[in-house]
Amino acid sequence: MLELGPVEKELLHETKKGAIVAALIDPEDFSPKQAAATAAKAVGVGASLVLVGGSTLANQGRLDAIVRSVKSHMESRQGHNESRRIPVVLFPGNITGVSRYADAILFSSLLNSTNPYFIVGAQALGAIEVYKSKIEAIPMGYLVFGNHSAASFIGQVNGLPASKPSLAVIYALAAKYLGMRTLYLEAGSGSGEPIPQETIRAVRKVYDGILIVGGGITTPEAATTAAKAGADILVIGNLLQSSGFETTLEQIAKSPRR
Ligand code: 1GP
Repeated sequence: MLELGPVEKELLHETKKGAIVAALIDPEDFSPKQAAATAAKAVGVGASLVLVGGSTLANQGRLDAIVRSVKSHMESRQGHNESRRIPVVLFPGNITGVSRYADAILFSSLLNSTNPYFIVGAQALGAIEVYKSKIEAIPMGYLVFGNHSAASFIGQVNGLPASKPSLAVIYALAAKYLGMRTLYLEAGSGSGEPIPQETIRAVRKVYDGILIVGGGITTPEAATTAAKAGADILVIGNLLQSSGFETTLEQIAKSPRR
């Protein structure tokens, strides 16, 4: 049995109080320096963890550099003016998404892929690196909605229809019975339509693990809707690339707690 590690325990503790925000850094979009500066700004306005990953990452060295840069910024921040420890967690899209410098990895299976490689093949190939480097693994089911995102295209997904919550529910139950302690409902980065509240609510009814929701959340209203429907972690990616994002992110991080 995979025991709960410190990062997962911390996330469980934090999300008991209500939804938290994760700042997602896609290594393809930032230099290590920019990544650290952006993560620091996000944390400064209320993000509770930093995720690092993306669908098309080819260079593991780049990932290492980004994770190290973000981590050292977080550690110096903790040393100076912050008591909160901000975990830097991998959100891998493939075997290139593993870095031994991270605090934990969302060890995920893309449950609605049509290709077994993304359900268990990449996981088997990446597992030995996770084992050797002793990164905390957090078991996660990953569900991708629609067929227009990079995650959907690269992951060869049979996209879940956003308007059919009952289909998301049966996958959520499968994730639960397979022992996955976290579940990620993905609308796709930059999606014009975040996961609908009826879908989040329906999944929340049957799934009691950590529920992560992301894709297209760019406003406090969208964040509030997802949080009220039952999301535990709201993932914010694209927004971090717009100048002056801090004001909006701060409001998002304050979205009403359930
Ligand atoms: C993508 O769900 C995340 O994997 C975040 O999406 O970039 O649209 O915020 P955005």
